[in-house]
Amino acid sequence: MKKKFLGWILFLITICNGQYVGAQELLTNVYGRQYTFLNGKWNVIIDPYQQGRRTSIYKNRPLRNKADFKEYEFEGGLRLNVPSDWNSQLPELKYYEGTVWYARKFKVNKNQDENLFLYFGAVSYRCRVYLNGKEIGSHEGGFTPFQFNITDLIIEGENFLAVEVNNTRTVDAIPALSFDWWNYGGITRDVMLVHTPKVYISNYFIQLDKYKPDYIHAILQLSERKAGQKVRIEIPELKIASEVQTDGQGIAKTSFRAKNLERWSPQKPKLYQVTVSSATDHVKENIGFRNLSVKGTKIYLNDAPIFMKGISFHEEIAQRQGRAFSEQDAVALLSEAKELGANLVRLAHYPQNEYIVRLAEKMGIMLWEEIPIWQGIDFKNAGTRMKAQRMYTEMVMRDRNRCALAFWGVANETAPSEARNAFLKSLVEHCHEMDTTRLITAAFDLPKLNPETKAFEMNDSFIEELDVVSINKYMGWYHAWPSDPSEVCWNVAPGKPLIFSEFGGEALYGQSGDSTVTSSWSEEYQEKLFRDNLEMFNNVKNLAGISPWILFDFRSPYRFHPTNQEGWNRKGLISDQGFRKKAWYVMKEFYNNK
Ligand code: GCB
Repeated sequence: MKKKFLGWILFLITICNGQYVGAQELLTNVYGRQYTFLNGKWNVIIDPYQQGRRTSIYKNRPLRNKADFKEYEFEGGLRLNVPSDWNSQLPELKYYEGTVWYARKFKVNKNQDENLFLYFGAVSYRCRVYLNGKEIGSHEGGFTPFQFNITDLIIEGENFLAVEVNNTRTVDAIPALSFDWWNYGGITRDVMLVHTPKVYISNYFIQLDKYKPDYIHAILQLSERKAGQKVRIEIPELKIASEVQTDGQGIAKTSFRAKNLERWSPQKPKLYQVTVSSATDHVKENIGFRNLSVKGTKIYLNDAPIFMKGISFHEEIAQRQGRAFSEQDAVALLSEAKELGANLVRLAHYPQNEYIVRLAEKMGIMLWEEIPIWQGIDFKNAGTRMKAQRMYTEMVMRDRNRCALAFWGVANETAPSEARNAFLKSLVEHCHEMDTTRLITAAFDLPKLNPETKAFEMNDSFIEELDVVSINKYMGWYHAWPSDPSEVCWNVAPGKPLIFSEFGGEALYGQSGDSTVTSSWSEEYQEKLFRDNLEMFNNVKNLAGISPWILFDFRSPYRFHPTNQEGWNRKGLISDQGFRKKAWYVMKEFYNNK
């Protein structure tokens, strides 16, 4: 009885917190530490009725005697690749939404002088993790990393790891019940064993001052929350070596001048090798430095206004009909963005894998990153708010050293209400606590034509919280043109920079038709639609950037048209087979001349 009561208390704490228990504060820069991958073929059991937990299949117990038997076995059954989604690996899992158990063994030689972390780049959407037959924690959210310190849980030699993954859509989740992309399930990013010394550098944040061109701020946290520990930050190329001591929380803060610093920009994405070390730990990575701010209706990068030449993509390789997860995938996606002439990628609509983020920075592409607060979110639910805050933390903590990150997006297409305002305001405040060097934005689909002023206007007080306001508006697709595009006026967020974060329309690659008929789904229609929108943008006084929707056709189960869509959103400038549509050339020319 007592046990049951305790179980309930734990359950209630979990629910009230709106999050699963167990996952711990993230290590900064796991790829810069000593690690081994647990990627590869994992054994799986598909569990649509969710019976595995009841029968404790994660214990993988051996048979005890002649009369014993079990109705499951991981070995010798189905196997799936990790990382990857399950939907693209087995035809019967294409539409699957439910539970799949993943399991594998791994060997360790225990080392008394180190900590061992089990790190997941992402698991979609929720999971429970079991090590050697015991639940060690859980996580919710399909696009952000999490980790467990397993130092005291591993055994010498062979260990058995099981992960119960579930991608059922629920009303309190983020995203919630419906969204315009494929609900891929699985262990979709790298799984790693990360080694650190006993006392280690748990996280650090090193960036240029928001305004000063040569002033770097650094903050480091050691795992031991004790004063007087020495830490060192070195940037050899700049002849910088700064030494500081921790406070009682194990935190060390410092700022220093960097003479002859060359700032990062899309034209010259300069990165410096930075080393952070303590008495016992030593971590290295490449970091870039730049100033980013807003003055009036302009966005400034370093000392000059910059126009955001954006493009979006989902974390998907269309030809494989599955999630992108590798460095090679990142090359494929970002090279096409670069080829288009983009200087900004909006990672739609969720944090994408770290390969993409790091490569974009090397290639000189700025990034907009957001968590999947995409329409239909249960803003009144305190648990959902907690989840959003945790996802935010995981995203910002993973990527705040990437100077390419220009925007944190707080929401996509939400309608004003008291509950929404409070929810999103709490996210903006939370974001400011972790990082003040990025611009905060949100995308709105609310602007309406005011028949009196003949301009599109928007009434949403939440924009006061934002540095930059973004608009998703599908003129010529979901919205008929009210007049000639050259006459359509915009008066949205007049004192702030405005980005058109989505515009476009669908075309089936290779289909020609009448450029004036929407339902032709033709490349000619899409091409004209792009020309018309670009014409309209001339009338937007506070225009600071545009980002068409979208670079590649992508899979979406609510795209029903039997011949033109077949389960694909066809707004891509590039088809599912990798061919450029006519509209691609219109955008390319526009970006070249801008
Ligand atoms: C939007 C959404 C995006 C959709 C797009 C569309 O406004 O933000 O996720 O995919 O429209 O194609 O309808």
